[in-house]
Amino acid sequence: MQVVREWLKQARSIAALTGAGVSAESGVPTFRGSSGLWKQYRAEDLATPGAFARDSRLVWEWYDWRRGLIAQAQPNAGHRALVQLEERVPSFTLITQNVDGLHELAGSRNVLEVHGSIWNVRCISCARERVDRRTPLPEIPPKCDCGAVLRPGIVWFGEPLPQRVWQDAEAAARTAEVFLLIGTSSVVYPAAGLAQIAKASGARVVEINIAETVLSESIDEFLQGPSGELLPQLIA
Ligand code: BV8
Ligand code: ZN
Repeated sequence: MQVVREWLKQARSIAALTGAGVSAESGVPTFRGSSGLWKQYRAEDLATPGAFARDSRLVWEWYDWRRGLIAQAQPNAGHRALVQLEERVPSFTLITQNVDGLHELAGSRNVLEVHGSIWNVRCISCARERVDRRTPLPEIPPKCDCGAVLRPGIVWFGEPLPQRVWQDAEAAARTAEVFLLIGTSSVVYPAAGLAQIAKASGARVVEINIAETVLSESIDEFLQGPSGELLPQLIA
C-alpha cells in the first residue's frame, strides 16, 4: 500500500481502467458472479448482435432493468477518490468498461467509455443517435421516429470498440507511469489488453480487486479489498 502511495505521488501521468467492481458498492451488479445474473441469462448471451436480432424485446428488458438500477445509483467513495486523483496529477485518463456513467456523475473529467453508455440509444436503420434517460422505457423495444427499432448505444461482443476512444485509451496506457486496474475481472478484450500494453511500455501496474484475477500474477502490486475503501486510503 505504502509503495503504491509513493508511485501515485510521484507520477506525472496516470491511467486507470475500471470495471463493474468499482460500481458494486453503488449497488450496480457486476457481470461475472451470482449478482450479475438476470433471470437465467449471462451477459455474454444477451450483449450480442445475434441475441438482439433474435429477440430485441428480451435484450431490451434486460437493459431496462439495468437502467432502472443505475438511475437510482450514486457514485461511491471509490469514484470520488478517482476524481481527487485526477485533480492532482498533470495527466490522468480514466478508461472505463462501465456503461453506467457514474464516473462522470462523480465529477471525473477525462473519461473514456470504451464500451459506450447505457443512456445512449441508436437506430438500427437510420443510425440516428440520442440520449434517452427515461426509466422504465415507455415502450419495449423503443422505436425511432423513422419507425425502426432503437438499440442500446453499447459495444456488444463481436463488435469493434469506438475507434477514436480506443486510440486514446491505448495512447494513455502507453504513456502512463502508473496504470491502475480497478474492479475488473480482466477477461474481456481488447480492454484487458491495456494492462499489458502499459506494462510493456514501462508503467507500474497496480491492481485493486476484492479477489485475484487472471492478471494478478503478472502485475507489480495487487491490493486486495473493495475499491470504495482502498482508493480513498491510497490517495489520502
Ligand atoms: C471485439 C456490454 C473485434 C454489456 C461488454 C476468446 C479469447 C479472447 C477474446 C475473445 C475470445 N472470443 C471472443 C473474444 C472477444 C470478446 C471477448 O473478450 N470475449 C471474452 C468474454 C472471451 N471481445 C469482444 O467481442 C469485443 N470486441 O473484440 O471486436 C472486432 C474488430 C473489428 C470488427 C469486428 C469486431 C467487445 C467486448 C465488449 C463487450 N461489452 N459490455 C453491457 O454493459 O451491456 S462486456 C462486459 O464485460 C461488461 O460490460 C464489462 O464492460 C466487461 C468487463 O467486465 P468487468 O467490468 O470486468 O466485470 P466482471 O463482472 O467480469 O468483474 C467484476 C470484478 O470486480 C471482479 O473481478 C470482482 O472480483 C471485482 N469486484 C467486485 N466488487 C468489487 C470488486 N473489486 C473491487 N471492489 C469491489 N467492491
Ligand atoms: Zn431511425
